[in-house]
Amino acid sequence: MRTNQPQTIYLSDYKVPPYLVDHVDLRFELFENGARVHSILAVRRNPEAGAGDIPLELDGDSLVLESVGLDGVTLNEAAFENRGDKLIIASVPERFELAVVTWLEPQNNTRLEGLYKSSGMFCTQCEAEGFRCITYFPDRPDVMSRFRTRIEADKRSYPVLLSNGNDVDRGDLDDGRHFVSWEGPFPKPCYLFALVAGDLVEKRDTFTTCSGRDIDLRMYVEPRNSEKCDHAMDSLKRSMRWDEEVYGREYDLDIFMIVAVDDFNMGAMENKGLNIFNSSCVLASQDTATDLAFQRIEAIVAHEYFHNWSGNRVTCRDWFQLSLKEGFTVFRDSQFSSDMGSPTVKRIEDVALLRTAQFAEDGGPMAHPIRPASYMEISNFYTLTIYEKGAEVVRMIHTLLGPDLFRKGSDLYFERHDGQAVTTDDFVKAMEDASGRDLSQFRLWYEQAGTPVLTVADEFDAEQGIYRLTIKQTIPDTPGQTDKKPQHIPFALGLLGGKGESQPLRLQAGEQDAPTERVLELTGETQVFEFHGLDGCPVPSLLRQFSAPVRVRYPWTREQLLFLMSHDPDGFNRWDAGERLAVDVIQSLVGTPKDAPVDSRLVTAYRHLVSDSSLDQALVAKMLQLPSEAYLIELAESADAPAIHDARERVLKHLAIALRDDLIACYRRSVEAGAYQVTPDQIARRSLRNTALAWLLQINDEEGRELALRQFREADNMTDRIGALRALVNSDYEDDRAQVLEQFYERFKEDPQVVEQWFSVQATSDRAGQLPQIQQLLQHEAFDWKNPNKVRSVVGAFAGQNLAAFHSPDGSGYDFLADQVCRLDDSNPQIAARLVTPLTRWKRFAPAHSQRMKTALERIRDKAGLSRDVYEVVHKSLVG
Ligand code: 7MF
Ligand code: ZN
Repeated sequence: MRTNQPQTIYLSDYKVPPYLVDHVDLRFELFENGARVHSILAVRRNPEAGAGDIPLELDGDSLVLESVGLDGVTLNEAAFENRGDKLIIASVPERFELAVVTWLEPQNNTRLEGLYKSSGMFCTQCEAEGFRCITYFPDRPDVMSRFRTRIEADKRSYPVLLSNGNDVDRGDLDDGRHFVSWEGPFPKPCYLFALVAGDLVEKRDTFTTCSGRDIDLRMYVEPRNSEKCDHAMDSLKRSMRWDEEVYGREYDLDIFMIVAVDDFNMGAMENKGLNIFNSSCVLASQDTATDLAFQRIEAIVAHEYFHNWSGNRVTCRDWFQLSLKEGFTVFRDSQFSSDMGSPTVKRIEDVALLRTAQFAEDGGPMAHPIRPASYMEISNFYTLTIYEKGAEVVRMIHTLLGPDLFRKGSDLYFERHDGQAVTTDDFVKAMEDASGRDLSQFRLWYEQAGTPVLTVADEFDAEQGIYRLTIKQTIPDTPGQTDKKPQHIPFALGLLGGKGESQPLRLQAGEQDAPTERVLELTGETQVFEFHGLDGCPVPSLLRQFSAPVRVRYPWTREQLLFLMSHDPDGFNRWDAGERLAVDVIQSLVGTPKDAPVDSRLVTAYRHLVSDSSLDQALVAKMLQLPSEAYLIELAESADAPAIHDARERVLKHLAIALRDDLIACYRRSVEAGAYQVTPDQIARRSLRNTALAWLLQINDEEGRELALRQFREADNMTDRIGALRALVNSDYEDDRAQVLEQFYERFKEDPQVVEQWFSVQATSDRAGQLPQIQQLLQHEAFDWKNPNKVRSVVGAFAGQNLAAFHSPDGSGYDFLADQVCRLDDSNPQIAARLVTPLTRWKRFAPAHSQRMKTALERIRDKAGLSRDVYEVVHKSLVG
């Protein structure tokens, strides 16, 4: 049984494991009505755990215990204590063999943790604490064992039987059953264990490593998906090559396997030698996947592959160190994506996610440092802070050390800790030792939560030609943390002269060959920097490339932002200036009358973007995206979501009317000749023409409507098809909307990944996604409460991205979400806990809203039998 007693786990209570398990021998008997797991553990006392009698305690969850044996002798019930979540044997020898048999019901496992069934196949998910749902075990990452796994199942229904490592034996059994045995040569924590059994097709390829070893690459998918594997396979090979070239990391086993599973709580999982993916994060074809999906798949395949070193060879000592593997691996996969496409665009995408969602988390009731000090339910800590802020922290080390010393540091880290379970501090220490730099103040990034605020002021002394920049840092209070110490912040800076020319940054008068960009290092609460030898007051280009995850406050004038938008040599900051300008314009219109004027300079700037085809089209495509509602809400003091939605829509319509002819021209110019390819240039063109369509349909433009309908009919790829669909769905052409939705569904209803996109186009639409329509989607034949992707594509999309409807003034959106969370809590608490997130931000909204959100949260809190997962989130957001 799962205990719902909320219990807090503290980092400060960490103790080394009293017993180690050197070897695990597993035998799975898989049946339709359940599975029997025979486990034989080679256990020994940990010499580091000190002397004295310590009972053996094994974790378990939802298990039926059939028998326990110690060194070949079956124990009677008096010899051990079975508390359900723990199996305790009071006294054991120094070294012994423990045999445990458990019985599970994978077919009834709706939590999708441990061993479960998904569309006819068996699969597992063990991170973080799912292995205890399979057998009794010390389920903690600092216990590392060599695994041998034998799987037995009916041969007709489950011809493919997979686990980690190499297949060492196989054969037929009685009654039409068969078995395969797998063995992994490297000790690993049990969270990396995996098993798959099903009727799957195999796609094979090979990769020759830098040392000349041939690796067997195998993908396993359901037969209907056999044509959707190429992109993932190519991405895998690119990732393997990149990790050799950039990090010197070679793959270490003879086989690497990828499996696609439809029902999966997360995106993917890096199980040793056997990565398991959510189907939506690995399967793609031109006809069914968007450009965004293609890019996401490449990044996720890379992420999971990179874990083989950053996570598997060197793993985490405990779950407080989660960012050790996740922050580093996200940093690695973002470097990879950057190298495979446009670095500026990749940076813009990462920063947009960080500033909207991670900053919101860091300023909310669940705020935590990237190395938390405590948690109740670890699955709630797979957060944007651990992943994205964690990656930013690694990125800052990279910026401070430079690429060569960073590489030296990562080499030392992998060499020093290969085969170990370590801490974030071990990572920082390796970086320090390899570079000779002192990162002691930098370590505060791991301990202090909250987004630092940098307040920048400047003055120009015309007489002396000195430009003076004063930077003050403050870190806001977060739950349980006040009075924070100043952090070590790399701050990249440039100064632009009157014509946009980069100025030399002379920190001393007369300095020769001064660079035009510098990374200033902020360490104190307030610091002043002086730049000498300037003939006029420059325009500062602050925090280039977003060199630190901080908020910058500087009194930009709209003139300065327009100037930076067109002149800053840093592409990221050109985009950032455009976003700041658009934010400023929209914010100034919130709550004003419908006919309040829109600053004509914004129109001029956007006209330039839409019509000048000599500009970098990938960057233009990004600059034309108005700031999202979620970002505008994050920036607001006391957010009135419907008013923000309204102001944003007014600006968009104003731009669309003013630029109508330019948009038509831009659309026609961006239409592709030639075959579909997922290249940065083509992605940019498709994005541009779909933005043009979306804007034209916002103003009911007849020609825009014709173009959208034609594109919908004739598209040879999903990006264009769904671009046209979305534009029409968000328009006032109600008959068209109904028709294209219907046609789309009829054509793709057999493809779950496409149906998920179809759901979310509707759920995020301010026209087609009002509450009664959302209720209807939940009744749709293709909706399935047991499938997390379907839940996310309707309920998650509505609450997270359809902000005007979700924040409807009568509170109906909040009540709806509370109902769905309560419903899901019984079947899949991990997904339920994630779904609550939008409600936890209640304090950030205008009083009429926040009261209703709070009431909805209280209703969830009072639900009988609430899971630990949802309890933690709801409780913290109500008291925080
Ligand atoms: C890229 O981190 C970035 C993040 C845990 C599950 C995958 O490899 C993972 C797993 C969660 C949230 C995000 C990601 C993952 C998980 C993820 C995937 C690809 N170890 Br939960
Ligand atoms: Zn990961």
